[in-house]
Amino acid sequence: MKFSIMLTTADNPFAAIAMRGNIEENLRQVKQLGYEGVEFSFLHPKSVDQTRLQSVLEKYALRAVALATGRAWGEEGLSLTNPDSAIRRNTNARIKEYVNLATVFNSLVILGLIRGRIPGGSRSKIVRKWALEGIRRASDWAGPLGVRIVIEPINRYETNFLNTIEETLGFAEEVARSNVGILADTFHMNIEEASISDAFRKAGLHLLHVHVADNNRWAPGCGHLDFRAIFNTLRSIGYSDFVSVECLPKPDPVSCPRIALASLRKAAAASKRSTA
Ligand code: LER
Ligand code: MN
Repeated sequence: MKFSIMLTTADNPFAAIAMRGNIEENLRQVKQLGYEGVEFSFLHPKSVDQTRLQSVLEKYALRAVALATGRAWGEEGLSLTNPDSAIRRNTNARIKEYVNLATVFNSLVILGLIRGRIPGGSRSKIVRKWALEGIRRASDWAGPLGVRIVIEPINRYETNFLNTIEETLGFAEEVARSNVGILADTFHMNIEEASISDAFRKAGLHLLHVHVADNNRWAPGCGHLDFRAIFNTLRSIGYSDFVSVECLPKPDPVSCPRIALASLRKAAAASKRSTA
């Protein structure tokens, strides 16, 4: 198992990102702490200085595992299910920008809240169709560029569209593109899944990425999720890729990334022993 952590700029209003502020300084700290990779949450992928970022990543031998797209939804209201077709077009254009940046770092592109919400009643079918079309368009752009897209199930308090792994697998099957898979986030799973382990097993080979936070969205190890059991399950389905910390800066912003990595390493080592 390899561990990474989400980084963002100081102006991101989304609270569940522990490391924010100067990206280069945070990359230095991430390396010093012992992580092997990072994820980025940018609002405007086009304004990122790719060459400079690439050289800092190389300097610290860190992988940029994934790019999050949620800021485009949270701060600009872009969504694949907006009733306004111009907004849907702008959303697709922005997703293309994320995909283009992902080619530089060989990152996954995360489609989380940017998919939007589904209204109740007679419009729900057409809105779901818009989401399907939008994700197909994004994956058809990404495919030839060698970029994979991951759809993230998100808990009911943030969206009513794709809350569980099973629903998201069904939707990904409808999307029917070989470069589309699932991102599972333990915080959302703890709210939505009857069994976190069974849900991971259901995802199986479609699982391309994992976010971790404890049940309270604090650093792993600061709540009651059983990460050793989670790693046992991940091993049993052959998942050996990145597990990425996306949590509130709790118990405090400075110790959070350190506690997260220490807890994850401990749980991973214990799971290795129990499956040996
Ligand atoms: C994003 O990865 C996520 O987990 C969501 O909670 C965003 O709101
Ligand atoms: Mn997440």
